[in-house]
Amino acid sequence: MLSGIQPTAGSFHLGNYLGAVRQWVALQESHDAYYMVVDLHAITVPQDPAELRANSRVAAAQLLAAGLDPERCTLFLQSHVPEHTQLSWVVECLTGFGEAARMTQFKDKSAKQGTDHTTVGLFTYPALMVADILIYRAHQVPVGEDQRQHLELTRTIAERFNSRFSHTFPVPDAYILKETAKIYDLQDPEVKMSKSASTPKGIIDLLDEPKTTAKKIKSAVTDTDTVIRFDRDKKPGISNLLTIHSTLTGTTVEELEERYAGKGYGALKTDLAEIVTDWVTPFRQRTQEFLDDPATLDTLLARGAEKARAVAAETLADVYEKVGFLPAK
Ligand code: AQP
Repeated sequence: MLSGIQPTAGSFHLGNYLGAVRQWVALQESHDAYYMVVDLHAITVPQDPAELRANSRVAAAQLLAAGLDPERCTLFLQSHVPEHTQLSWVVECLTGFGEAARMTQFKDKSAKQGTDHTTVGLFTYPALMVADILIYRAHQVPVGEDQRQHLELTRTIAERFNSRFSHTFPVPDAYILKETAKIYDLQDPEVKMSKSASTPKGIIDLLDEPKTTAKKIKSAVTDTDTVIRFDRDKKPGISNLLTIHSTLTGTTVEELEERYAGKGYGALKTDLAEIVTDWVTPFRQRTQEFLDDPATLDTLLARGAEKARAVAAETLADVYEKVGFLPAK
């Protein structure tokens, strides 16, 4: 099991948590799990070095606060394991130009940035992601729906490598929970909640002040109807709020529809604001506690990297031998 999260923007948002991190926490109990802060992926767009350093710690602290336990999983920073980039070069040499150019995230982000500001790194980023997964010979990758296409590329490259050089990699599956695969923007419930959203009002940042969180939920865009019913096409805003409520409380959507029958949207929003703030308040506190002790945090990450490197180095040696590199004496 392998997954990663970017340290950009400091705070994770509720989409990151419900779509990915929540599953990571559950899966560490049953799987040999590798989770990382993908700081290498964070420099495909211009970054401030001091901010990146700070945000990498903030990201690791949030993962611990969310419930990752370094005794149950391997938690590390991607840049601490150089084998990722070494394998990535091999992956790049097995990936067609057209295959990389078809990646939706590349197309969207490069269209926004324009050719002059789009880096080669943004183009080859999926190859690094393939390497991130294959280096641990992962079988499953818990992610949100937006990552499905990168997973498809990973499967293609794993099969290609296996058939060209002999069986080396399992062909990994995306582990995507249908209900939370895509959490939507509160202001524009047709698009996914995203760090690069047009307005911060649409994103629930986990490190926001609880008051801000409550305000954002109460001003979420809904519809002109009054019935609280799950209908993704006709009622995207209400459906999104029901999904968040249901996931955080463990109540089914059907039960919620019954509970709110005859009540207005205000009742649902008020309750949800309380549920989310009750969740984020201790989360923020735990994150801060980890950040208050950076030495311990750094030691934890160093230990994680050491464990990860032991596995990654073995895979890389196998791959180098299979592609025909002469071993260094
Ligand atoms: N809205 C979402 N719903 C469900 N899952 C989501 N993920 C992201 N947004 C949602 C999942 O979170 C994990 C970590 O994602 P990432 O570090 O790659 O973050 P991201 O995709 O860069 O997040 P953003 O906010 O969408 O950033 P931009 O705007 O830069 O693209 C992944 O498993 C992802 O699927």
